[in-house]
Amino acid sequence: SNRKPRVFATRHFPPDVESRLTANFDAVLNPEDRPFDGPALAKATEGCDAILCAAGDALNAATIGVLPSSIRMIATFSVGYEHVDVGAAAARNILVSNTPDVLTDATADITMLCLLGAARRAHEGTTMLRTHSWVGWSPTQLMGVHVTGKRLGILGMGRIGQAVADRARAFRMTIHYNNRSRLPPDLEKGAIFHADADEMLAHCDFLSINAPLTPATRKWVNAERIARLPRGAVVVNTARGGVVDDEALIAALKTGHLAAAGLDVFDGEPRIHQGYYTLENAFLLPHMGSATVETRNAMGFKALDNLEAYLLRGQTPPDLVRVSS
Ligand code: 8YV
Repeated sequence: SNRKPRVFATRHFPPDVESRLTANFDAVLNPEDRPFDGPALAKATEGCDAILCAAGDALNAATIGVLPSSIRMIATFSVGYEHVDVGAAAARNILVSNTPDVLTDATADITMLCLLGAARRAHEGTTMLRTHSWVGWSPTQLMGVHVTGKRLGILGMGRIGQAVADRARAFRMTIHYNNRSRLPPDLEKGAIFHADADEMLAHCDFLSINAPLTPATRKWVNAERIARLPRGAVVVNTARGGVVDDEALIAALKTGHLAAAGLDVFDGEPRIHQGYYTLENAFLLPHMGSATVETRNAMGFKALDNLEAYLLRGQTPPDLVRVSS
């Protein structure tokens, strides 16, 4: 038949992305612009061929198990795909795609914002100014942690970790990293590889989390590991909140073992741990890493490239997510 494949979008996307979605597909746009639970999503996607989703939509095994049999593909508007049970999808012959590469630079940029904002006490500075509490400059006012020349440990040296390292080199930082495998010299660019991530921690004035959330990384930054960081270290997270044990991080920010934290992501967001709200030394952003006009358009177009490849041309989606071994 000539019927266009029907794609259910769980969110609203940038206008140019929605235009292409509606031009090429029979698009069903979720007017709620917020995630569905499993049964509601199953009902909403009746007769659909694919779901265009985003982080926060729980495409877990239970949800995938109740999706209509017409669903052939799940395209997530994100690089992270911990919210999609790829194994459960494969068991139902549902392909999964994500949006790597196009958000690498925006996320690395915001990692530096979090690093600098935390180290240089940006939250306290803006608060002082905007609450009219600035009574004048003083030699000891809002002294922060020096950044240039310090040691940065990167947990997860993939595309984003490497882009963070590139930026940190401009600050003459010494780069340490942990990754499943060591990078070849042309990508390592002199960064110091630590096969043992625990062992790396003692070498980090700054720790940046750039690893995906997996069973192995869940609450990886815990009390024990925070204790291994030098006193006065700064923790930065622009990956997934679940990699950090919030209780442990908040405790270390309170005792001063950690000087500061710069966080763009949180476990259970948007309902984040209440303890963060009252910490002066936490520089907090509401998951904005990829939020530039250019990047969000590119993410949407990439998700559409994948949907179009499979649903319109019967090709393998270029960013097919494979079941991890
Ligand atoms: C998005 C992200 O803001 O790509 C990811 O994994 O976390 C961010 O780019 C969000 O997840 C959109 O789904």
